[in-house]
Order: sequence, then C-alpha cells, then structure tokens
Amino acid sequence: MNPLGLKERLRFYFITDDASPGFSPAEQVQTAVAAGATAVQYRNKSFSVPDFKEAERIATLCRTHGVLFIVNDDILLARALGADGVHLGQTDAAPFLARQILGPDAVIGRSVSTPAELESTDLSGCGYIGCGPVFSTSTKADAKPVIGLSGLKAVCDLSALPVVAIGGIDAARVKDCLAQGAAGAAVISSITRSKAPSARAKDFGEACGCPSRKILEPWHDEFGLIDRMLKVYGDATGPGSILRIPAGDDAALLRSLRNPVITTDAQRENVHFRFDWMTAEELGQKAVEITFSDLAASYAVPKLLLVNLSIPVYMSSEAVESVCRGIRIALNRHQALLGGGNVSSGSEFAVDLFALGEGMPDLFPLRSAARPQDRLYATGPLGLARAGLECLMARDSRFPELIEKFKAPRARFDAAEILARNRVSCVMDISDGLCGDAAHIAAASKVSIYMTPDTFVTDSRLAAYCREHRQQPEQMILSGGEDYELLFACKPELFEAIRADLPDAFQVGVCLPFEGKPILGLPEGVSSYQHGKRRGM
Ligand code: TZP
Ligand code: MG
Repeated sequence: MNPLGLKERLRFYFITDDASPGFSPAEQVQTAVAAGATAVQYRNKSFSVPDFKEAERIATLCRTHGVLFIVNDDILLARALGADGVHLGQTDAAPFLARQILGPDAVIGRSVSTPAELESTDLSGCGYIGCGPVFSTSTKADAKPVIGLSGLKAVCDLSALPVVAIGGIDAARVKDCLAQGAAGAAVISSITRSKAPSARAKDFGEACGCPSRKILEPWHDEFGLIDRMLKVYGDATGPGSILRIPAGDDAALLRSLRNPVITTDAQRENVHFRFDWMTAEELGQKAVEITFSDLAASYAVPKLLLVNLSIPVYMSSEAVESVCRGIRIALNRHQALLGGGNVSSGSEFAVDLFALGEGMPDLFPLRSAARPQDRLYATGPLGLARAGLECLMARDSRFPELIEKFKAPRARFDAAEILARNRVSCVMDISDGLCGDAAHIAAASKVSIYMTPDTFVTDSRLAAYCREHRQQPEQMILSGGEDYELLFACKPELFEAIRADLPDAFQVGVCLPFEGKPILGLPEGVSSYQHGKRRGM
C-alpha cells in the first residue's frame, strides 16, 4: 500500500537489533514504523525456528503499513516470510540465487564499503547498496574500517544504484549522509539502545523527512464487518425495493423481478491490482463498476449486489472499511442495494461480486447476434486503461488521466441506453481487450471479423503516451483491456443514427460471412489478456 518508488522507500531504513535485552525486535519495529520508517530489515544473526513467529509478526506489521520488509542474509527465510527482498553481504549468496528464489519483483540489497569493492562486487539484479560503516559502530563486531562521509560520497558518486548509508548514524548525522548523495540512512543502536527509543526514532524520522504514522489495527472481526456493511443501507425494503426481507438472516428474500439478469466478476490482489497502485476505496468502486459493466452490456438495470471478501491478516481494519466504503459509493451511484456478504481470511485480498439486474422485456443483447456485413464498433476510446496500468507498473505519474482510466472505470449504462433505444442486438463489454473480446463475438456469431485499424480513433492522451514510449497506438487499442467500453455490431446505416448520440463511438472492424480464423487484419504480435497466460504482472 505504498505509492513510493524504491529510492524513496530506502529513506528511513530501520534494522532490528538482536542484542537489545528487554526490547524485542517486534517492539523495535513497531516503534520505528510509528516514527515513519520506510524500510525494515529483519537482522537476527542467531535466528532459530522459535523466532519464526515473531519474524512473521514483523513481516505483517510492515505489510499493513506499506513498509518495505527486507530479511538480512537468509534468502530462504525471506521467501518463507513473503518478504519484499533480502540484503546480502559480501560473503553471502550471489544475487542471482536470490532472484531465482524470490522472483522477479524482489528487492535485493548488497553491502559495499568502498569504490574498489563496488567495482568488484556482483550487483546483477540488485536494487540498492548498503554502504558503511560511515561512522564507528559497536553494533557489528566484524564491521569493516570506518569510511567516513568522504568514503560514502565516493561510493554514492560511482554507484548507479541508490545507496543506504549505515554505521553509527543517529538523527544528527542523517543530514550529512543524505548530503553525500545517499538515498537513505540505516539505523540500529541509536534507536534500539537508547533510553528513549520512541523519541530517538521520532528524531530519526524527522531528520529523514518521513512523517510519523498511526499504528493500524490488523483486520480481525468477521461478523462486525458484514453487519456494519449491511447496516449502512438501513431499511431498504420499501415498496419499490427489490428486497422484501434484507440480508441479516441466512439469506435475503426478494420481491419478484421481471427479466432477472445475473452476473459475477472479481478483483484479486496481484492479479488485477496492487494496493500500491490504488486506494482501497478506489478498489471497492472499481470492483462494483466492472461487475455492473456486464449488466450494462446486457441492457439491465442494476438492482442488487452480493459481495464475498477474502482478507489477509496484514490488511488493516481501516483498509477493509475503505473497500466497503468504495462499494457503497458505487452502489449509491447506481441506486442498487447490497443483498448480503461474506468474509473469510485469505493469503491475499480478493473480492468476488455477484450482481442481479432487471433486463428489458423484449431485448437481451447477445454475442451471437452479429451478422455478415454488420460492422463492429466501440462506444468510446480504447487502450487508455492499459497505458494507465503500464504507468502504474513503471511508477510514471506523467499521465494521470490514463491512470485514472485504469483505476476508475465506469459501467457505460449511458451508452447502453442509446444502443438499446436503437435496438442493437449484439453487445458485450470490453474487459480483456478489443481483439480477444471481438473474437468472442466472431465465434458466437459464426463470422470472421476483419479489424480495421485505419478507422480507429486514438485518444490524444494515449497518442502522447505512445509517442513517449515508442509504442503503436493501434496495438494498445487492439490488445489493451479494462476500458469497459461496449463493443457492438450493427449495420453502418444504424451506426450513423447512433453516432449522433454517441459521438466518441468509432468503427473497429467488419463482419465477414465465413468462419475460420475469427480475427483477421491484426498486426504482428497483437493479442488480448488471458488469465492463465502470464503477461504484464
Ligand atoms: N553493517 C555495517 S555497520 C552495521 C551493519 C549491520 C551496524 C549498524 O548499526 P548502528 O548501531 O546503526 O551503528
Ligand atoms: Mg550478511
């Protein structure tokens, strides 16, 4: 849940002290995290199995607060704790082993104390270096000779990686270390062995320019959460409501609904999103919008939502409540009700949603309703959400509108209403990417679709992004998913009438009267996102 890049996350780098009687590593970490630590290294030179539980508590505390969690020396312990990375000394394992064991996203740090050592050290795949001892220290028995501020500067000047200064650093010395070009300062004893650790940690945080934080309670109350979620809606059982008896018993009792339409979708951490990309509230809203997008594509009015949350131990109550607040905001936007919920614990956050809507009495759009000579159209710009996702992955904040498109899609009920009014009978929402979703229409309708990139409309913000990143806009439009525009097929004459009300709609393809290869006219290398195929994240 941390929007900062690695360099910023190294600023206040706290290392646990395994020889501070009466001040346990877990208490130390809580003190440092409260004082604004941005990274924590679990360093326990005499680690044995009984320490594992405490190490787990530390890992959880860091994750709850978005603090980078690194394990010293031990790659397998880092893996077992689900740490963000490992710190390797000169005599520890080589970085490539850590990369193999911890995976592509792991942060690998390495100790280097002089320019000569920097030149001769294998830093392949490393994200930062720890450099010291800058000042004399009694915390590390086998510490190398003191390098001083000039030694730190020499390494900072030469290093392409961010440098964390270490050794004998207290709050008063932080400024000097940063002035030599260090990204951050590491600290053990000036906090852990002081008489007033909280005050010293606070001084250290202030010297680093890191704001202190409130320690968040990890989430723990299953029943309370569901009750609170349902209570927010009060009594929603009035005469026009779909709920006759609201959730609160084992199930809710509904009033009968004409043409009920039902659908489901999900958002999973590290599959669909990461908490360092978006707030919990944004996630809650997005989860509802993408589920309701299926109702929009079915010409149905959303009525009811069921929500199933899977919540990991590291998630704070505040974050869970924020997801629920986001769900509520989106439900209110569409005047739909919560019909019930369920909560369980899980290793990563996930929300599964089930939505019920009221369809039209005489028209249910189908993927199988495209006819030869129909053309295929999109209701609005495509490729923006994919570009926004790439910005988030690269921590590039220069294209906020693209990022917004990824984080805050809106179900296109407005466009659906116009298509329904014009009796368009072949519609689906574009969630996985234009060419993959168009292939569903081709297969169901027993036609082939010839894509027509020359009729694509490129949004100006996407064009700017593609210019910057030397990418082809057509590729993004064809393969980027999650725009949640609607894809529809109809005769060109009908489209002319529709376009008056939907000025952003544009042609993407033509339906041809034969089956075979469902999508034709694709540039080399274009495909849509498919779950189960690893790409992107
Ligand atoms: N590596 C170089 S110096 C050092 C380590 C682990 C100890 C830093 O501890 P302190 O107490 O902040 O000097
Ligand atoms: Mg080591």
